[in-house]
Amino acid sequence: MTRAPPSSRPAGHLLVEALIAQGVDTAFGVPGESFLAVLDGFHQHRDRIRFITCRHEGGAAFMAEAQGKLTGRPGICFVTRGPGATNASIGLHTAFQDSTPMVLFIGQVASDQRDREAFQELDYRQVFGPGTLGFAKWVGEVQDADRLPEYLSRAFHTALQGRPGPVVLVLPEDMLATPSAAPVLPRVEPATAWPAPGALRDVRRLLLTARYPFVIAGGSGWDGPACEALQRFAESWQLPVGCAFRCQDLFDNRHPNYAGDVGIGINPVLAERIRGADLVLAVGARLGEMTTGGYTLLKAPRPEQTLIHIHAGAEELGRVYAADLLLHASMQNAAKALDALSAPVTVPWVDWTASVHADYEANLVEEGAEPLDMAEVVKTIQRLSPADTLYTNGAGNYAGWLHRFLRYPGLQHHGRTQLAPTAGAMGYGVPAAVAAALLYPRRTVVNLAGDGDFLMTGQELATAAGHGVRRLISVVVDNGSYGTIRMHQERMYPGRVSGTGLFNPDFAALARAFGWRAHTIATTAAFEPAFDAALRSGMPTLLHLRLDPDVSTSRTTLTAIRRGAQGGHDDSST
Ligand SMILES: Cc1ncc(C[n+]2csc(CCOP(=O)(O)OP(=O)(O)O)c2C)c(N)n1
Repeated sequence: MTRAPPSSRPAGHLLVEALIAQGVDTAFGVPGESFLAVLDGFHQHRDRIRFITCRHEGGAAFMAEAQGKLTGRPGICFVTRGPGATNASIGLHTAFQDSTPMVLFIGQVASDQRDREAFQELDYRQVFGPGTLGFAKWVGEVQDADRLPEYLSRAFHTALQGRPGPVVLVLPEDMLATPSAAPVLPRVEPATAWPAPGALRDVRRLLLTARYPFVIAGGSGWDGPACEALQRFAESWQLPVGCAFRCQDLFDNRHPNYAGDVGIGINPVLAERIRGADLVLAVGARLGEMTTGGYTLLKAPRPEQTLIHIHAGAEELGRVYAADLLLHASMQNAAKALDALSAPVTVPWVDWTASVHADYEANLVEEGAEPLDMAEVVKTIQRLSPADTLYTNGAGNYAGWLHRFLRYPGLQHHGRTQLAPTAGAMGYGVPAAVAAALLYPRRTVVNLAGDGDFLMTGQELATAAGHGVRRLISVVVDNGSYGTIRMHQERMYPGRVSGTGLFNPDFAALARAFGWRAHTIATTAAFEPAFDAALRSGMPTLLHLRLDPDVSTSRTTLTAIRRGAQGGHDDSST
């Protein structure tokens, strides 16, 4: 059957049609005069795709990043030139570090104005290009309207293949207005790498030499079946599994083989266990600074443990660590292959796996703080929320209570339930929560934010209210400071507080001004009824928690840290 060629339409419309062909139904952005033809395309096809107008490009880019994390397909963000693009850069950097597929479209000055430093002109290949690795896997500029489908297809392939990540497509204003009759290209299905059979035999051989093996699951590119396969592999080999920094939903935290999160503020007992392991099998984790405790749990570049590293990006293998065995494979393929690896009848590390899990369970118990116990707050949130609730956070010590006390189910149960930046970007949690609530309106979304963190992107409360978001609760932990930095300050310069105090608004009044419900809470007892009412309200709700500024982490106080730094005794650690 021959398809009728499409009639000519502006390239801006062609771009929207091409996105629809990729299965995109939601895009995030802030408008600019540089891409009016695309906005007109969204209007033209408004019954099939929506453009979510945000209040800051940083918020829009975070939303697209969250969309990429949630769906496994590239998140879509549109911004205008210079100021829009630079505002969006935080989302790009986050997508890069988090290995999240995403396409950032940037309106560009008209071709006949290029290189004059025209209004808001930037050269995005220089700004975000591979020369400054850490922003984009590829930056393309579309000069010819008829080649737009080719560029978009390459953008999707590049974002999804190998180590997933962000791509930038630059769209000159005049190109977008040019008519084109080019057909759109089919939906991109990424090509994936498989582990070689010989390498799998080597995995088996190395595992059989171990006494204290440990598995770290991390990175992106996972799905339900892959997580299920990983769990079966862990069960048949009776291996303990820890989740890399902010990848805690990759392995069911309630499973008897679960060891805990291998990230910032790691359980010190778990850190010792990993140091003492004789084999580490890292599946999908990049083994970055946060997951390796600053390259100490696994000594760089040559770990003391036998190291097997499996990653989807060839360039990640051997980047830091000289491993004993490298496998280049996507997570789906790696998990399937591991699942098929026949286990011996008995393994010598059964007690080790049980005690690693017992350490994790013991770490869920804490002393209890007055008047507001954050551990109890997190436990209450999970107890009252539906099982498929999505949790989001940004950066700050407050997130440590989520990392330690929330028990994320594996992806095989409810898909992704954790949206959190491994890049450590403050301001991520609110827009990620808004994106999640827009994409999954039937699910409950809970955001935990610090007071510093929240106000970096709090304006996106308007985006949520404006788009009728209902099941979203933002819990703001107000300690009147950039607490994480204050903690480091007390360690390095005890008692010399500088640049870390915050003047805060009345967060509840602020939220109400955006059309949200809101409540201020100062005690543990007041939290449960307020959270329960928020869940039942069917309205977006902000819960403002007042936390004693001296409470630094789930393990220590500023007073203890200062005393330790001044030569006294502080036996706590974060
Ligand atoms: C965008 C961005 N700016 C600065 C930092 C450095 N930083 C990390 S944590 C932090 C303080 C976070 O404060 P808050 O949100 O109030 O949480 P708390 O640490 O007090 O729990 C800062 C400034 C960062 N990670 N991201």
